[in-house]
Amino acid sequence: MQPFNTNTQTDHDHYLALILEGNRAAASVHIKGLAAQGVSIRDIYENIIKTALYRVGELWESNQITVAEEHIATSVTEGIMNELFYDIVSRQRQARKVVLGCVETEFHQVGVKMVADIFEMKGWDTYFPGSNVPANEMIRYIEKQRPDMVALSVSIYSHIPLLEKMLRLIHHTFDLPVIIGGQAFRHGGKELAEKYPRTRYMADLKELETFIDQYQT
Ligand code: B12
Repeated sequence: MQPFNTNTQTDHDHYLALILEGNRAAASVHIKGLAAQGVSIRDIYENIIKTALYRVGELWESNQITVAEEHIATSVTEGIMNELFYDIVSRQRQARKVVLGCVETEFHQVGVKMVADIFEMKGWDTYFPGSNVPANEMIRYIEKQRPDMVALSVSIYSHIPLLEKMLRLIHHTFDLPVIIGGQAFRHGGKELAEKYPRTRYMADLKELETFIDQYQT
């Protein structure tokens, strides 16, 4: 794999312009072109897609784009991530499962889908029942899947108590490692992980990749 040697600034600006236009075909060609040049999926996710979507948030917050443009930028991105999926799944499976979720009332799911894709790249089977799954339903789902790990995402700071509710329920019911992440923690709350056994906060996909590579039961 070649190092990440593209012009990141230009690449995410270009991607941003295409997703705001809603030009899925061109945005898809752009991303696949980067992958074909040897840019890793992790770099595409972190440096192109995440950076562009964070910028979408700033433009939206300052009323420089409409809600519809923000929606289309996200849906084009999710479409492209779905297209990439087939090529990123590792053919070498690890016989390990992870159940991923957003806490209840949390609708931001792009970050946790990136997390799921990194697990798939590492040969884990991933199960993501979607955003905003009620905590009790998540517990039932974990019971059914019997995963090796649970990964939870939270984007809105005021949803951190809902994450805590979920952590309490999980640790009350199972003895499982849990990883937590999401941009809600940009405003604090990382120490939450220390209150629960086998629970760890991770900031980004690089940290996640290292963690999976070194993971032993
Ligand atoms: C798209 C979007 C939406 C979409 C989401 C659709 C979807 N399918 O996901 C919709 C329209 C639903 C939405 C709604 C809202 N949104 Co919004 N949204 C965004 C936007 C523009 C992009 C989100 C995104 O995909 N980011 C890119 C991903 C890749 O980044 P990420 O989630 O941080 O993930 C990375 C890491 O955090 C990490 N990670 C994430 N999860 C996990 C989990 C684990 C286990 C690990 C290890 C790592 C990890 O990995 C990723 C890669 O590094 C952001 C802007 C922004 N800054 O992100 C605002 C933003 C998140 N939204 C915001 C707000 C306020 C809202 C609303 C309250 C708006 C409203 N008034 O209705 C609602 C709340 C809805 C709800 N109840 O959840 C604010 C949050 C502010 C805050 N402090 O809490 C933001 C920051 C916009 C802003 N600048 O104000 N939103």
